[in-house]
Amino acid sequence: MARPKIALIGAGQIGGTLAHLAAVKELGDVVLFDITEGVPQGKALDIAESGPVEGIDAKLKGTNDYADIAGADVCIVTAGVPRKPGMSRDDLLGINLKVMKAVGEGIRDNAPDAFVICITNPLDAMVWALREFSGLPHEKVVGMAGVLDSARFRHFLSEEFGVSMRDVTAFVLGGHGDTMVPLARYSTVGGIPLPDLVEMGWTSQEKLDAIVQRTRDGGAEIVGLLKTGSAFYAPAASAIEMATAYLKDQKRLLPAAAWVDGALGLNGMYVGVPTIIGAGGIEKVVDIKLNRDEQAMFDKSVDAVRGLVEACKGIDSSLT
Ligand code: A3D
Repeated sequence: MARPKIALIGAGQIGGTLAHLAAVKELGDVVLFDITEGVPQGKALDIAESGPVEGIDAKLKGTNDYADIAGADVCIVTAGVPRKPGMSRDDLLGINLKVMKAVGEGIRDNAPDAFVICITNPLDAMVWALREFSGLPHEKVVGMAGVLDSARFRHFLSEEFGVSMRDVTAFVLGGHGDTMVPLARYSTVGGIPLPDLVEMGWTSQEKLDAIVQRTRDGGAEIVGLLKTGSAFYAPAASAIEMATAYLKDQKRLLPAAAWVDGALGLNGMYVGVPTIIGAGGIEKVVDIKLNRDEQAMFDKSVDAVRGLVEACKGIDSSLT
């Protein structure tokens, strides 16, 4: 059986890390695409040259030609610009919307059967635009943010409780922005929900609130430290987890920016929700019940995403 083909659209910080991870994990052959000449070719060759040392059986190719992504099983999109200190994700909207148009058309014309994972910010609006420009089925176009935001939450919680990150589960819902909704009630340490851990005296509500806020600010914390760009190791690892769930039909229950039509009281929009990812792409949106406070936070987040989608429509008249 032929190896799966993984096309990475954007060969910057995240794109290069994705290529390395996909190769080391032998997920398939990798095509790295970028508009900048030389960069995708150089990164692909560099990773390929690590193959003998790592023992990798995968082909890597760098390209500036969309024809090379033909027949890709998975496309992961990071094309565009990242934030600099002081910028919000929303500041990237105008420039990255134009990039989504070019990328969406490139995927539509060359890899229409792919499972497409968008990472470009502002995430929820860009995945919506990418789906519109590509015309692919909604269940095959998804945004990566929830896995990353939840991973950040899990990391901070594991430090607070002094336990392995593997024993911490966490759920972050809503848009990937300042209004994201870390759900304490659905987050656990060894299966014990966070509110119960507060009651048991293992942590305080104040500490938990601070961790929730640090999770919301997780992207900005890294931007502030790096100064020249945004996070790339954890975002790449998170998208690889989603790609693996699709390629191996794992039926993973992962938070993702998915098309929600019916669940959680929403009628047709992209936003971060719990999903099941398998060979069919987004096979299910899990319709979890929120309490009044959680619903209020989720509604605020949904409104913020709607605002960005409307802004996209104002910029590009072909979007309706
Ligand atoms: P960066 O290292 O700048 O890479 C972006 C690449 O896109 C560059 O190599 C560009 O040459 C390339 N590019 C620009 N325009 C096009 C085009 N039209 N076609 C193909 N390639 C193009 O950025 P990065 O890899 O650090 O980040 C990429 C994106 O991911 C940014 O928008 C970030 O804001 C976003 N991001 C999202 C998350 C989420 O959790 C959703 C996390 C971190 C970064």
